[in-house]
Amino acid sequence: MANSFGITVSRHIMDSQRLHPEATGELSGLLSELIVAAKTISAEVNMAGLADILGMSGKTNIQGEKVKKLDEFANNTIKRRMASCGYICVMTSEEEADIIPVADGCEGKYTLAFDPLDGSSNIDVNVSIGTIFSIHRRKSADKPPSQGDEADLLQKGSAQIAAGYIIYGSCTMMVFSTGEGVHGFTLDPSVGEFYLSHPDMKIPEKSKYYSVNEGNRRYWADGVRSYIDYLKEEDKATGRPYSARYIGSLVSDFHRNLITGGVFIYPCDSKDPTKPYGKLRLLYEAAPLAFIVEQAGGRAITDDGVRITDIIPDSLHQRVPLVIGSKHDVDMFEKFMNGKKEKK
Ligand code: AHM
Ligand code: MG
Repeated sequence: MANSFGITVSRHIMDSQRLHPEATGELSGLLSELIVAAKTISAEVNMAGLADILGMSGKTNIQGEKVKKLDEFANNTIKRRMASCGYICVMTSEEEADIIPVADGCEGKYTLAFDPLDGSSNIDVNVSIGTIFSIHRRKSADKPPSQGDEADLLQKGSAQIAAGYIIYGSCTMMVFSTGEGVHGFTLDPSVGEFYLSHPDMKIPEKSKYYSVNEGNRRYWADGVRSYIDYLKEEDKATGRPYSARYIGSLVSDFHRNLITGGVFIYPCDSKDPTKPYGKLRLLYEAAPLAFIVEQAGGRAITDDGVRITDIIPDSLHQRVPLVIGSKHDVDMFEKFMNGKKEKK
């Protein structure tokens, strides 16, 4: 880490683009604009307790959830900055029903999907929250600049050009991948720069932590219940029992598991018949984090074993069951769901 200290995120992005002579600098420009938005949100999150921005905005979002003021601030910050940055042709946000057009004359070749403030139910209690983003090249990148459409956004996760998140915690960190490993940057608030602090992040292959909302146990499939019971059994040889770690803020749970190892599960459940696929959204949460975890050596699947990054979205706000984290632990989950538990 000491060798990397002092490398700013902008320099890191430019250095990696230099390895690609065909690069036009547009992706670097896009990421730089997102970083400015992230710094703006970070400053507001840090001031939230003082700036009368906690609490509800009085609105309800597309998911039927009450919108917090900070959610709205984060959404507007990203939307406004990115609409005129000149690098994207269309956006979609977890907070908005429809696609978000860009400013006329600013159409670029990329698309952006984002969750402006994930885990926002935790805002008022000072728990870490985050922004998640996903970037694709538009489907018809060769046509003259024009507004993108929904089809440009409904692409599978494996086609992402870049994905990442910014976590607003005890410090602000940005973790992202452009398909060449995962790198983490920590914001030095005194100079307003992100510095490379976690180069080439790898998730431990096997962990001792699981993250799941056990309050939903009665609504799970038998295989999910058996797997969690298995993790709680005592067996020193396989490092069990595992410990439970659940913040209820996906970016935070994911970030911890990326560093320490762990498996996060939000499975299908029968709690609400209108939401049979759990709670998390494919475009804004599952696919970008799946891209990151795969780049870090882990796995991300649905609870019936489909690779998250292979799913072709059928709608902007599609929900998907998610099992994500250390490879061994996701493999083991899959065996339970297939009824093929190994007795060891
Ligand atoms: P949000 O995008 O509205 O904040 O909702 C997603 C959040 C995730 O951060 C977290 O993993 C999950 O909801 C927690 O859900 P639950 O409270 O059902 O455990
Ligand atoms: Mg979210």
